[in-house]
Amino acid sequence: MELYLNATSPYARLARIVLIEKGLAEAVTLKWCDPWADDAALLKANPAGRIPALITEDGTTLSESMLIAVYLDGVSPNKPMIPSTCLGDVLHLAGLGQNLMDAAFTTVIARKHYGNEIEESELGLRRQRAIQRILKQLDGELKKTFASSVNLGEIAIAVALDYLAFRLPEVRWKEAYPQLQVWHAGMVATKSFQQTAFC
Ligand SMILES: N[C@@H](CCC(=O)N[C@@H](CS)C(=O)NCC(=O)O)C(=O)O
Repeated sequence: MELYLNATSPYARLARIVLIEKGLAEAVTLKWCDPWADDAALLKANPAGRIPALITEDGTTLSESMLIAVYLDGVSPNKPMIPSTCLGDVLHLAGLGQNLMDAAFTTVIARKHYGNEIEESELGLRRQRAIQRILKQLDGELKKTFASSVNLGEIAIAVALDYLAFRLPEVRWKEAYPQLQVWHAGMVATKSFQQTAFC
């Protein structure tokens, strides 16, 4: 398999963490690329020009981090990422994580292209409110201590929180939500998170 990625995409990181957790890291060649530079090989794999993109063993190309995660979960029986016993709970968390990722990533890209003042626009303010509401909800929900069997929902949330700390430190979510910070610290201490740290 081949995975198109870069070192700062939260979506690509999610796919890579799932690969590692599933024990599939050796089965994949990492194709580092710049999605913003219209990389020709990436465009062939994903006409949308976005990472992550996965080329499977049989040459099928997959886009969208969550779909890639679902595929990888099906490829190997190791460590089920979306256990059927708690399907709703895991997908609920995965959705919150992806929404947080989307709000944070869109903020970063909007600022890059239009300047920080874009955050005062209606859409910018909506994104900020969404980030705050999601953080509050996560703080209320993620009270349990970190379990040994990580799932897709937890991965999505921990990646999104880490991205927020990496790209939008002024949100200062760790100070506002110390309990969430403890949960996040447990997640990012694991091998798959350490090996894929944003840089
Ligand atoms: N919903 C997609 C989002 C992917 C995405 O936006 N990736 C960014 C990098 S973080 C990208 O490749 N952007 C390039 C572009 O939009 O042209 C997913 O979950 O995979």
